[in-house]
Amino acid sequence: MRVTEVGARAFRLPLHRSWDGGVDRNDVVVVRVATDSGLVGTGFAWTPLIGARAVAALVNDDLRPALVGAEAHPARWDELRWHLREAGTSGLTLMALAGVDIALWDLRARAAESSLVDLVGRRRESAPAYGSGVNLDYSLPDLVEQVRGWVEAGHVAAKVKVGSPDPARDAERVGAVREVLGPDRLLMVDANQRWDVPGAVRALDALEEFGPHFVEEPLPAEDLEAHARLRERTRVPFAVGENLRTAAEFERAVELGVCDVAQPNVVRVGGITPFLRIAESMARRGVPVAPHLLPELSGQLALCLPRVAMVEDIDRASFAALGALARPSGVEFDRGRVRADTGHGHGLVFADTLTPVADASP
Ligand code: SMN
Ligand code: MG
Repeated sequence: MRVTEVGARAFRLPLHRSWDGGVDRNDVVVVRVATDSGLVGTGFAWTPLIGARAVAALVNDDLRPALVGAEAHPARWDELRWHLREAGTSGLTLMALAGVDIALWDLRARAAESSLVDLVGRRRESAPAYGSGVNLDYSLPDLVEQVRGWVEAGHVAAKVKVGSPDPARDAERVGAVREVLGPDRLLMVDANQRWDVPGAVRALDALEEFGPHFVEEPLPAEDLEAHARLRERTRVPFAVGENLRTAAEFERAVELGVCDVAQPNVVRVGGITPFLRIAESMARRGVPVAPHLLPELSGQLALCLPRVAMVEDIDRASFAALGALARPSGVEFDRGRVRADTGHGHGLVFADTLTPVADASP
């Protein structure tokens, strides 16, 4: 099966309610890879705000010539990464590689008349999920309401944001959430890199009484040495990885003792191929993996991982909730578990009515 055509287009998905930090949209780059077999694979990259058209250009201008005429197989990932090296080996280039890699996996699965989950290797019928929202700006009553909704939906674990300018506000909110959850459900907190080491120590001291299962991204993501210093000063476990990109970065985090749960984002690490390598590496080191965001694909990958933690069931951030899909993906979150019945491939069919990201050049 050889590649005959590759094309990428960036689309804008407005959010119904902005996220923390003024994020008012998600952009998705839909990648299509056509083959001489007649099969077409669909991949995608995703970004809350930055870079969608640049990613589409990397696919169209730079990956397309390396793909057309070649065997349609994700095993070429390292070669394609090498092909893009002069534009860097992280960030946007990995997002472009993800778009192509996901399309190539989709193609392999379709060619085998298999679901992606079965092609990758299903290890379980369902995986644990947790309720999550983007909610530092929610009022306390709104936050409590949101968490109540997760409990009613059957979730036994929930994650809320912390890192408010006033740490007393965080303690009040996390305390209120613990009350809604009761003593037995898991409560996680996510600081989205907002603290420095002294700030994190102060905040975590105040939050410890609520029994956080982990704190996510307590510090600037790249500063793993700072995480190691914080490690000395708190017992709360760390979840990191939504802003790490390479297996080497994840492995370094584990070596430093600062990665109790690894959270690779399948788009940010460059696609399913490197995601699975990271997952294998983490499993060898005894670290569970919680795939970050992108619930429709993360839910499928969680069914295949050697060591899975939980999948994020994030309010209003799935492709379905953002109106991006032409039909249901077959990935279902229910009673605190995720299952997938996608048909052939990954089951994500993007609507053909999406709004392209406009060219903003003068
Ligand atoms: C998060 C990151 C980016 C977009 C939405 C939410 C958050 C999470 O850090 O882990 O849920
Ligand atoms: Mg996070």
